[in-house]
Amino acid sequence: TTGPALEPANPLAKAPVGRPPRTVDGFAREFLRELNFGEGVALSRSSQNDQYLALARTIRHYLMADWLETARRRREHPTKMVGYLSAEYLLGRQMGNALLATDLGAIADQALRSLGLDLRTLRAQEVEPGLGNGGLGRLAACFVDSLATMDVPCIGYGIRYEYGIFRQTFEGGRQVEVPDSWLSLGGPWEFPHPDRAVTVGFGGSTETFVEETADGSGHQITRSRWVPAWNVLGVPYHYMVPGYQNGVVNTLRLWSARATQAFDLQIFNSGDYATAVRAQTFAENISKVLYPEDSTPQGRELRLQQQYFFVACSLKDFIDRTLEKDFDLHRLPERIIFQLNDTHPVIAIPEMMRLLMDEHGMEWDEAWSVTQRCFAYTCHTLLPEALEVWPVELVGRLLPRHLEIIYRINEEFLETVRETFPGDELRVRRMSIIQDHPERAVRMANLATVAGVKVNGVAELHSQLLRDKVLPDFSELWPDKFTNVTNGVTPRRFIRLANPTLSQLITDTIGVGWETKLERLESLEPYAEDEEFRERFAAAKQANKTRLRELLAVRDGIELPEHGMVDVMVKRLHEYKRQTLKLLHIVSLYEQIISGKVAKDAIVPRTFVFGAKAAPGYHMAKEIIYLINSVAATVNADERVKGVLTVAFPANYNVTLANKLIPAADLSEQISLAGKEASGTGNMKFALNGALTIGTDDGANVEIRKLVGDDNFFLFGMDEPQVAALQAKGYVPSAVYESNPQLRSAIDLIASGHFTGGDRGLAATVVDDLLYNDRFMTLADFQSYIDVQGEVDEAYRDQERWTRSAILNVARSGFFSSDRSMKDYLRRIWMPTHD
Ligand code: 6GP
Repeated sequence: TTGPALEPANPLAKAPVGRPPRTVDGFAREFLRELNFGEGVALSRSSQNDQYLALARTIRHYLMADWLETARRRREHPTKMVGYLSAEYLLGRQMGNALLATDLGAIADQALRSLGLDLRTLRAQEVEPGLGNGGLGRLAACFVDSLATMDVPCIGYGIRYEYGIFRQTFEGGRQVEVPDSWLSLGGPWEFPHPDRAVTVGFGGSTETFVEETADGSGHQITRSRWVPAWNVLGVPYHYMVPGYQNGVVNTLRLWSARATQAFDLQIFNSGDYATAVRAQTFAENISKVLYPEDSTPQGRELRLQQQYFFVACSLKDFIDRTLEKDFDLHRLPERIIFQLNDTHPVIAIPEMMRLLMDEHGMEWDEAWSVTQRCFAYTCHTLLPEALEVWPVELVGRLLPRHLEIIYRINEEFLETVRETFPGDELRVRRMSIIQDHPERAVRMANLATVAGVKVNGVAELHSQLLRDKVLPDFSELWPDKFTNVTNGVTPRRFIRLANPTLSQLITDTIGVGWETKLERLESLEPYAEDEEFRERFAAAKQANKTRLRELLAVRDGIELPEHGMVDVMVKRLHEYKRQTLKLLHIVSLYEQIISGKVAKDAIVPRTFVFGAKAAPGYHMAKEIIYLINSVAATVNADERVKGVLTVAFPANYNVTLANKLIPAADLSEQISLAGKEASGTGNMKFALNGALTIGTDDGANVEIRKLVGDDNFFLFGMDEPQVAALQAKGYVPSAVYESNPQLRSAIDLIASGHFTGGDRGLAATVVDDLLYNDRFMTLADFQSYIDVQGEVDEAYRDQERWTRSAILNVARSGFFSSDRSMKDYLRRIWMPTHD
């Protein structure tokens, strides 16, 4: 697809690309060559960053032959591919994963050592590509890892944000965001291809014209076409997605926006520099920065530009460059399924219609039949405010042709609804792709549901609620369209890389190869009764705790105690996730000790660890962060609880920190209000690393509990039907407060200003919301949470029992490999067998 095949005279050019030797000397030589010829420095004069860049490129060389070979194989034997469309990929550091995929860790380590360098130090140089907010973006990264490991043809399409998720710092306990300039010291993992840029239009208007039909009958039809007002270039950057030690390397193709013309030389010469580069700045803004909002989109114009930009580039790339020339587009569904990662890429649906009709001459019905078979939609939320709607005014101004197409899709769809449910205009209004109130807007989830082959939720409970509560009319109309695929996580990154000590123990016990057959972990089950195994398992956990203590001391200047339970809550800061419930638990323990109600030694010593970023515009979330930091400072400084209660809130929780934190955890906090967390994936990572969960009956917690068993899971709180019932009956949080003395004492202590330097006002936002609003029913679940935390203490006192449970959590969680998720997508959505 990139010009005619070369027929070079030199036979060398036909040979497959060479693989560098897999020896210590060979690696060292390759590294020095990169340092000298690639970075242009001598070893003696090189900086750590030079060395990191050279090392990255060296490792890349070992993947290159496999990458080219995988691409060649896919070209020569084209089959149906997965086009994963995602506005986010929260990749995490690349180097460790590349070393694992190539199995070069030991060789690289020795080679660097022979040069007086240290692999761990160089690995720590890497700034992780944080091109995502949280669960949704990390899931996309796990999925492309699994697809490569399973040798499934997949292109991941997304945006190469110049700035990823902000770096979080704390000033006086408050979150301050710093731009994440992850590329500033070089991007050794990416391959830019400016020569393969594609052009994307925006704005302008549509015009109609008359044309004779293609059948030669002489009939005339009126067609429409788009005349954009301005264009932007999309430059693809390729990233390797290596499978796990299987010789497969897939591609992640991220788009970067450029101006079609650099700048206006005339204006520049006249001295007006700012005006001369305006078009350039305007275009490049599109891929400048990731919107830092998780589950609460703000609906900004630039965000819609980003969405359209990357899907338009991706569809064009697939049709014009990936498919062989002259491929009959009527057969497109045989060759691609585009998976829509939430509603962010849904504008791809009218874009596909536009391409097929306006650029490839199809009639509406043909184009619609093709389009409907090329997309499937995953929903990742249950919060109504997270379902994207775009004002018609904005869509019409930015993408006038797409708005026309959306209207026509809607018209035909509503006709079907009226035929199926005659006289039910209320239903028609509910199902319409266009909403009228509070403003005329396009409901992207409805559009995706109408056009998609399948719609899936991300855990059993979520998929059920999606059918029953979020899209009930659609599931009534098309029951077979709805399905579930429970999320998963890649065991390569989240066990092998994150937890080498546990990994070694697993391999020693059940042999090699479990990383790609995670159900095999079940053969660990009998070892829960083996004392020697339990000892080694507990020692691995202890080693991970020590590793965490050392890291946090250096990274954040935080001193953690050597002993006690490590109780971790790491995830985005969101009210529905209820970090405040965790906080109330801590404050309550603290209050009971300092007031003498409970003896200090009656409590199991605990270290509470938080990690959470708040969307910069999410005021309540930022107040909660401030309160957590305030409580941490007060509790840690209070001699009366020293050695018993410690609160750590390291700033800037990201994938890199997760890899150190999760393996050290004893207790995993998954405490969202039932019916609000679509799935969770952190919950899976903790269980797989031998933490026990305290959690509500929400998201994938339900499935974790079913698999690990009630004895090995701490369930608390209302379930979803109970939440709905309380909602219906009328929930009064202040009544809960009045009737529960322990809760009252905790809230009163916060409200008194005890943690905020005596200032009551500083705690008031959070306290008042809990008392008079409490949308996520924190107070209603408080007592149950406290009671079950008592059971956690009890269980932890019996270390043998605890370790047994932790082992069973690992042994019974193999289901949560993202490889299994991929098999489910393949069978249920992407390539269903015709039986
Ligand atoms: C998240 C969900 O909140 C989380 O429960 C789930 O595990 C994850 O997606 C992966 O499926 N959703 C988002 O991050 C989001 O922005 C619109 O949803």
